[in-house]
Amino acid sequence: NRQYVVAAAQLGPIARDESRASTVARMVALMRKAKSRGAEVVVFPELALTTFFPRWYLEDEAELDRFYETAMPSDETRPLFDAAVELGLGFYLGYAELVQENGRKRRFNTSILVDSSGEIVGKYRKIHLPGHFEHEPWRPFQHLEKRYFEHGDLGFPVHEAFGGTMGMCLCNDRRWPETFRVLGLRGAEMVMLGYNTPLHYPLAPEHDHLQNFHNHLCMQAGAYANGCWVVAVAKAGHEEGCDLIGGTCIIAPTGEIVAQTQGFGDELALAEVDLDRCKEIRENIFNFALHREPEDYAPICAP
Ligand code: CDT
Repeated sequence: NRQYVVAAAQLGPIARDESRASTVARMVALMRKAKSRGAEVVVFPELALTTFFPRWYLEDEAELDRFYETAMPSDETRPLFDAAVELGLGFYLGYAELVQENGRKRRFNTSILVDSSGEIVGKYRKIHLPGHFEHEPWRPFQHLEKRYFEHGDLGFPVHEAFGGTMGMCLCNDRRWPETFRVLGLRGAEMVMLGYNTPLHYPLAPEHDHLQNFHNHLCMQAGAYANGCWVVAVAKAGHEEGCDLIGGTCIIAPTGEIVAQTQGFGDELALAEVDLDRCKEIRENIFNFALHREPEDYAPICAP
């Protein structure tokens, strides 16, 4: 089936001390609501299971580790997988991943695709990690993704699922045209992504009023220039003293926003997605085989 309803499942703020059980219950409630409104796929935000912890400089490793998942599913996250099976829903989930490899801890900002039989059918580890490595006390809040995560080591894979070719990315990746182009070259028909975007950007506060504009600008351009659907989901609202933008949306391959949330809490935006509409763009203005000129694009791939 290449035509179905997709639900973008925005989450409102998650408190630092909110339990996984509580967050997962909020998410399962959104899955049930999405199902009742006809959805077959639900997309959750980046780091959907916890507060956006890179805003704090955490010196205590045990305290940091509490924000990561060491198993997926775990006892705490299994209700999401059970709900997928019960409701016949697939989902995208962003979370902090902690794995032990060769006796050392590796940390990634990760997303997975889970199908309606509860199987993990795709995994992505965030490539464009924003922010900084060191504690910078002058900032009103930190953005320590470069400290808390390694560069993703899986590239930008695509996955056959949900009736077509699916791609994933996470938050800052959406600002980079290369993300969408690599996924587009691999045939992605729908790109799912979650984000946590502070309204205030301490390095250029004069751009704060452009945060919502830039959010949609880069994703609408990515959808259009690659002829794919984009489902983009915020963790929104006033979270632990930091305002996060909303603007969760579903974008058609023409670049048009076809559904959008209105507020900053737990909320669904739904749209009927027809994967065959990718052809409107991919067989015309962005017919890669006919019009792309890669021999003139060398600097894009130079380090
Ligand atoms: N989570 C994430 O990637 N957020 C970034 C904030 C950029 S400012 C440090 C984003 O691109 O929205």
